Amino acid sequence: QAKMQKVYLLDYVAGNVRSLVNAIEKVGYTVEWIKSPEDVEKADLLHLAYFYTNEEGLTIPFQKLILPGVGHFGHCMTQFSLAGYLPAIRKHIESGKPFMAICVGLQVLFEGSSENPAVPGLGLIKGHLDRFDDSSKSVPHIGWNSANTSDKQVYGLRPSSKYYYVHAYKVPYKQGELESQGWTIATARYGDEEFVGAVAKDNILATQFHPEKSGVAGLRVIKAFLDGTKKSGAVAGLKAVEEGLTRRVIACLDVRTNDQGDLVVTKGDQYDVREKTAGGNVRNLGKPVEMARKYYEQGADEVTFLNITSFRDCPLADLPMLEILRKTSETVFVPLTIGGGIRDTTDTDGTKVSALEIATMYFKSGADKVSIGSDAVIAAEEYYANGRKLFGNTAIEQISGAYGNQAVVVSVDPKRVYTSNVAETKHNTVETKFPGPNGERACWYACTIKGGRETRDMDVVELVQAVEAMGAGEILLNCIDKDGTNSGFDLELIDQVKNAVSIPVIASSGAGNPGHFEEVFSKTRTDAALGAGMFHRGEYTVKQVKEFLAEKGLMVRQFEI
Ligand code: 1PR
Repeated sequence: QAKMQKVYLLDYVAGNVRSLVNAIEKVGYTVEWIKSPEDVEKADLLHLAYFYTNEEGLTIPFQKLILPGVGHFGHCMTQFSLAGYLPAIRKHIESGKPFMAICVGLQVLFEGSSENPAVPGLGLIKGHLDRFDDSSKSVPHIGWNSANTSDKQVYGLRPSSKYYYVHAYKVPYKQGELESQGWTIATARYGDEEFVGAVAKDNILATQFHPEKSGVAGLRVIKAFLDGTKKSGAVAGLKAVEEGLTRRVIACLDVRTNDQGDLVVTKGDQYDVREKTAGGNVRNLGKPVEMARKYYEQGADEVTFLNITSFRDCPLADLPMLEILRKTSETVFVPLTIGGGIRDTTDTDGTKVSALEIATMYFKSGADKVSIGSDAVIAAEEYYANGRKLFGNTAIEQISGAYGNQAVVVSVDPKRVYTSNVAETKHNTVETKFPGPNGERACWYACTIKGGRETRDMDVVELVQAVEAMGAGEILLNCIDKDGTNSGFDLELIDQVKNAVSIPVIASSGAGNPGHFEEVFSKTRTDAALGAGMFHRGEYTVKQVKEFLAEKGLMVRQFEI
């Protein structure tokens, strides 16, 4: 069997293709980059094309075509037609050659989307996309959900597995409608909306989820497509899981250079990462790449790296973080977020480097999302100073414009400010069950920058609403008072933020045991919860947290082998 086929992949800059390459290699195919300028130029417009080398050494396009699709519907379609690629794609599909489309790639196969009503889709499948209803749930839909084919065998898809989705627009599922056109459908449910998770017919497979980010379950789908084993998947004895979005558990690694000059995973108490003993060295809890892999294998749904001293050095000189991402993305097939130092800056040689360029370097190295901290606070201050007008020039707007909202996380580092008289402050306050040092019964959460070193006159509600308006896709909600305390999440803070935005929120800071995860999921509407210290110190594994949540009746994804 000619299974070790070489797949040529054009080197283009449009999101995280590295993960797809890594996934393809992981399932036994080799990938090589084509770097000739004309090809790169074409590929940039096409977004992605696979090229095969035949026996005579000729590069032949479109033997097996994978269309990952990045950004949004209109952008994707416009680029295709501008480049004159639509006929080529159609021809490829009509000739019966294997074709796979991922995420926006699936969406453009339909007739149109309310995301860009003026731009028609390829129309290969009848139907239109609309936006998820955000009145009672977070949009975008981010996380692990089903792709349930019931008893049908489709390219390795299993009703017992969960897959990673990230999108705001979906194809609503109406039973029988697509089936009557010959399509086999895998369904998923978000809140009360049932939508299409994957479709397959003849030579076509399209997934709304990202198989390259869906752990072992997703690798199985990519392998089945490349191997051409259409009828694979369902396994006797494996029970279908309940439909719906699972509770997301995230492992976070704070990374910095220690006093010996090595990049280490560290962990602070209320952001102080130095040992309390004489000498006060930076706490060294292990090696970033190894630890990320360990958490992936324990079932972490995502891994986040925060480069916590980035604001001191120049990001471009910060190549070790890029290397950490490259290495991690070879073995970790769940979403990777990287934070720290993402802002417009000047390199050591005086060249100006934009936040977008820095983010691009991270995406090319295997990151799926970037997380912006300090710079988001400064941008939000300007947003209010300008009467809530947007000029398109902030890092958040630029990066979300190029890579989509889902690629931009804003990391918030708030600190409690107590007050006994809420009328005295202009800020958004909460009534607290945990009074301040002078018995104050209310507090507001002040935003900080530079890892908590500087407190600003902006509250967390103002910040999250501003960054949502700029196009952030998710909030990583830390809490300096709670960080490293093992005393549980700050539920009052999480409630306040959840009520202020409709984008997903990740609760962070304070997790000390599995019960804290259960508490935050059952008492707040948080979309995900993140832990650091308790995992690093080996007190609990991610697996234990998930098993505990499952015992308590909360839906989680278990790691598959
Ligand atoms: O401002 O864009 O350069 O980003 C810097 C990033 O680094 C921000 O995301 C900021 O949160 C982070 N950061 C800066 N200094 C520190 C520090 O600890 N000294 N770490 C820091 C933030 C907090 C969480 C932690 C949770 C859970 N770390 O990520 O993992 O609090 O901890 P726990 O479960 O042990 O309680 P920019």
